[in-house]
Amino acid sequence: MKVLIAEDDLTSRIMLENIISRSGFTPISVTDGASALKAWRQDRSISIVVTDLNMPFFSGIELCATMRQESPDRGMYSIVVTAQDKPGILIEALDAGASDFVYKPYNPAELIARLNVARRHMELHDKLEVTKEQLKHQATHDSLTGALNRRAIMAALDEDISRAERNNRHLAVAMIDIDDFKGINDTHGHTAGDQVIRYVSSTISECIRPYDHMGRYGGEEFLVIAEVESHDDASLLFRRICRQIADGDERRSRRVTVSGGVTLVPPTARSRSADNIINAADSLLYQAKRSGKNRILS
Ligand code: GH3
Ligand code: MG
Ligand code: MG
Ligand code: MG
Ligand code: MG
Repeated sequence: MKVLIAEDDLTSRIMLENIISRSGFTPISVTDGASALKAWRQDRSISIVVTDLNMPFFSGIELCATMRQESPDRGMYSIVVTAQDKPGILIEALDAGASDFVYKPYNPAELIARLNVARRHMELHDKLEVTKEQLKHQATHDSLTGALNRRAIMAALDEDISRAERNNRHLAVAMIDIDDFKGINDTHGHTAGDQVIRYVSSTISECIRPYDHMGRYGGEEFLVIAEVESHDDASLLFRRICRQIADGDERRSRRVTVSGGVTLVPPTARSRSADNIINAADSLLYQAKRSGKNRILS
């Protein structure tokens, strides 16, 4: 764990460096508040700051306040160390955003104990960040396939519609449904069915570009959103996906096919609603099923 030291006085700085590295941290030293802020902005892995109060240009209190204001969500722990005994200075520092305050001269053991509090604080913070990320992922992704879930793909659709309008791009939106899937489940069991859903999901995502989106819209239905140049471009892309699923995996004993309906959303189709687009794709999907399956209609 890195500790940023901001201290203009050489002797104090060397003493802090010693204590901090003996406590198992990696010290990074600067000699004024402005340099401390720069280091803090540049290195996201710095989370603990030990700062002097009176320094040229920019005080320790200003430093703590600026760090809090700039990145209120970034995990940080700041300890102000000072010989200044102006009444109320401790309250001023803590109110401005400092996490802790130590008067000089200090007992090194006390500073080490306070640094250990900072470490515990940051370790807990990091753990909570990981949990938060995991929860966010779980809330937006489908656990079987890892694709976006229905809510997330619908949110992506709204965003993609607005962006395509702004950038004057065509959007292709496809509803893709596995053919005779009920039969796969009934004949080979749910586990085999799940594998087929995973296979279709991963094949679709291999066929689209990183900035396109796809998600599991329902049980064996996928919604795909791709930026395209034209209607031909869109039907080419989705025919390729359809063919890739049918031919793709030679190790598969059973052939899996899909049908799909593709709506092209031209940039002129201002404020077409997501529901409207999905309904159009859905009715083309229905026609694809009616006309023999294993095909894409657009
Ligand atoms: P069509 O060719 O017309 O699409 O017919 P189908 O049999 O694929 O369509 P249908 O909608 O009748 O069947 C979908 C089935 O998908 C019904 C449901 O039990 C099954 N299913 C939904 N979610 C899952 C899942 O997560 N795993 C498995 N194994 N089956 C699922
Ligand atoms: Mg000073
Ligand atoms: Mg000082
Ligand atoms: Mg189906
Ligand atoms: Mg279906």
